[in-house]
Amino acid sequence: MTQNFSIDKSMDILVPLAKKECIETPWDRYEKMQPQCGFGELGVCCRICWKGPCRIDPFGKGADRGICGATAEVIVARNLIRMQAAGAASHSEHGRHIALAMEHLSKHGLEAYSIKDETKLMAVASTLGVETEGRSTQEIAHDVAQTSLNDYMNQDNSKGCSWFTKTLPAKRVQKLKELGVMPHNIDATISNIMARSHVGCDSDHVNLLLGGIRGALADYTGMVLATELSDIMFGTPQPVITKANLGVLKENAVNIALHGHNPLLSEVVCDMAIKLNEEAIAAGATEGINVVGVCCTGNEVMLRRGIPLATNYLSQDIAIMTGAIDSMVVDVQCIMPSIASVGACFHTEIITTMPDNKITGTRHIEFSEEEALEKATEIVRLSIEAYKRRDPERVNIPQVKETAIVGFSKEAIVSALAAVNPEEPLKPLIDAIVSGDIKGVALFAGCNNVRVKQDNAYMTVVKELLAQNVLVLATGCGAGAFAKNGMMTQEASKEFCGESLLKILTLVGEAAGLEGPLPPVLHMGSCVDNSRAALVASALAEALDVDLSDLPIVASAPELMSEKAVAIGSWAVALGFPTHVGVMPQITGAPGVVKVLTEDAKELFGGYFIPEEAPVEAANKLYQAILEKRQRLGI
Ligand code: MSK
Repeated sequence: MTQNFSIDKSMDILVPLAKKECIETPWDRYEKMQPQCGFGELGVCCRICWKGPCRIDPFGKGADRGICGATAEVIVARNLIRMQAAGAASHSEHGRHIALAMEHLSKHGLEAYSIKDETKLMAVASTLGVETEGRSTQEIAHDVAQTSLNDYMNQDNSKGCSWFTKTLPAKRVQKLKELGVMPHNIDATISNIMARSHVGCDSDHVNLLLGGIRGALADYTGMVLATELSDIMFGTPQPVITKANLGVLKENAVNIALHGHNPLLSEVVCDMAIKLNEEAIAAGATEGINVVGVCCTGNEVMLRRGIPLATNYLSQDIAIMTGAIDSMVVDVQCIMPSIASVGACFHTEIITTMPDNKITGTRHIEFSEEEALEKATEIVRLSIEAYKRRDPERVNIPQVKETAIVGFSKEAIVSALAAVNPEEPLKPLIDAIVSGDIKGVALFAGCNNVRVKQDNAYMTVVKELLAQNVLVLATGCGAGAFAKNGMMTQEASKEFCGESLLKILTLVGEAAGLEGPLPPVLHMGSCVDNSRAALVASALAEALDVDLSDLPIVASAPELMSEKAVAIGSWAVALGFPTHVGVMPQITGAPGVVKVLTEDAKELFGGYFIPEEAPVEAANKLYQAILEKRQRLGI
């Protein structure tokens, strides 16, 4: 039966077990939710004021306006841009947290943290125009943090955010400025979306959508600073070989699952798990402490430390059904509240850590940078105590795991290419794109969604594109899907890549010392790390002196669900990339909005949305978009 829900083999074992033990899965809850509201699916339900809720009759027989007179176009556009604002707020809160921590570290020191990558600090300082000559690491880090925080404070809207204007090609920045969608201040841009979508404000769907695009570009700004500052504090990912899927749990170890997004928490828990390993062994866990990752925190620690990934978004609560997770430690975003009820059926400690992200029925240990070591120690010791309560009779670890070569930051990709051409590292990639050995680049991002068989759309679309010699980058739970399902091995390159793509992956892999090809899917990190792909694209555009929209680059989110994914997809479009969404967006009740996003956007930005639920057809449309870009470039 699981076959209908997921292609993850671990689910074949755990979903029937959940049924037997009467524990609800996301798919059970989805079933109970049927039929879902048709007005909501079309986006034509308005709950913005208390005269409502209002809803527009999609068949044209009932109300064609809300009580205030808002049309379907206005209602749908307002709903959509509020999603973009929430996505931008989530990423930029994450970025602000890291920037504040770096500022604090540089001014007063923080016992648990340091500047781990000084080379990256210098590179970022140079990008942002921060003076480095004759200055200490602390002074430079302080100014980098301050410049980042200023992107949340600048009130001069003729001046774009620093991270926006200084990391994207000048041509694209100019174009977006002319279109009036350049963010000058992350917070103000998000606030503006909330204000203009209040009842009785902006009632022009095109104007609303442009406001949403500006919000999405603020999302990019928050993401890029979050990623780059995290690299400075925790290290820039380099290729590492690890494992993925629930078989990474160990029967004879204290298993700590780190879940959420922000490395400020997870990095310190990893450090303390190493320090307290002997305590776990003394408690009877002969294999000590085994830290594993879930969702994007999983991606963060996987890339920087080689920590194995247990699972991605949709199977987070089912992972607890293994009976072998002693604690699930969470911070922010994409944490299903259901982990509390599933955890309560086992010995598992569910530990929330952030003051603004609590879950009823779980233990809360409030984390702060100042007390990071003490709090992480408490978390690890609680996990050891939980292990002592574990019932061995209820342990069911699916023996499913795949090797995954991960850690392809922009720096790692450039350094692998430099092994082929040290003088001009990007040249091998540019030459391959120009010659057609690599037809184009596809960035896979996004989540899982019960509306789509788990991981299946990712796997189907990617295999089609690899066979057409498209280079694939991945982030977030999409990258998790590829890691769990064996798409990050050298064998997979041989099995799925077209001949010329395999030739290039082998050339670069061997030059970089891998004895064979790079994996077919290059794992760039968590969802916030989609900015890494934008930086690679920007470097290519600048090397070729073209705009981002000229490049044969596409994006795909085959199983998206979150507001963050909506924001990411929107900035991908604004940067000029045709962007596939595999779940029908809640906008189809407004044909005018659909037209702006799928057709008019192409004229404005060069990028546009491709909604397509059928994976093979989606791959075909993405490939055609790549060919069209190639043709325009004359290659
Ligand atoms: S965690 S936003 S489910 S990628 Fe980044 Fe995964 Fe999507 Fe959350």
